[in-house]
Amino acid sequence: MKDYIERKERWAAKMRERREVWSEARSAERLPPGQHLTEGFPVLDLGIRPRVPLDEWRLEVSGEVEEPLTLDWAGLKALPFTEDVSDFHCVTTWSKYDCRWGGARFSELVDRVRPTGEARFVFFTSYDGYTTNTPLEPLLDDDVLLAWRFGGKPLTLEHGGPVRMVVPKLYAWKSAKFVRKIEFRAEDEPGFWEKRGYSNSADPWTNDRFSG
Ligand SMILES: Nc1nc2c(c(=O)[nH]1)N[C@H]1C(S)=C(S)[C@@H](COP(=O)(O)O)O[C@H]1N2
Ligand SMILES: [Mo]
Repeated sequence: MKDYIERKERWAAKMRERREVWSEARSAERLPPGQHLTEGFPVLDLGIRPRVPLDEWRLEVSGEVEEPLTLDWAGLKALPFTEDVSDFHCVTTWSKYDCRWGGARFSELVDRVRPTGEARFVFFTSYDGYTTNTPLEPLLDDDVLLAWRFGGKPLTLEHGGPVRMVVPKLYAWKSAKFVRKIEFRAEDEPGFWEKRGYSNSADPWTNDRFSG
């Protein structure tokens, strides 16, 4: 796994130097530049698949919010359920169309914790130790979900169960699997891959894969 992380990190460093050959214009295609379609559903993780029993599962929501909140499984399931079909784009160049995710809109959570005027970023921490960060604003889209179902079935452990984030309009490393903690913040902080050469903004349609 250390090899895998170092390989991806070296790839990011190498690709960063070639950046000038990429087009900077934002693509209007459904398939983002440099991506290819996959029929299966690849699994990407750090080699750790934390098994969290549902009666021990908690999601802590804290930071720059008026009403910090710790959800247990029943509390999560009490949020309004929604299904959304979206495409998923991994920086390693596979894209999967028509993913049917089920769960709660992230905006429902935002309504409950009420971010303060200072909150501009969100930092995610997962049960496997993974972290990632995004600005708050793109998380308010209707397709951004806390998902516990996929394709009409409970989300499997390998895809981030019991609950993961889904942020379809950013590269998939921004969608934290096994999510444990969500912090609203005034300042940005790079997460696991963002510290290892991957783009902070991660927009698939501008080929925005690497930092620097
Ligand atoms: N907790 C956690 N979330 C994670 C990852 C991870 O290693 N740990 N990998 C990310 C990456 S790089 C991708 S491409 C997607 C993969 O999701 P999938 O395994 O369901 O395809 O999850 C993202 N979220
Ligand atoms: Mo990825």
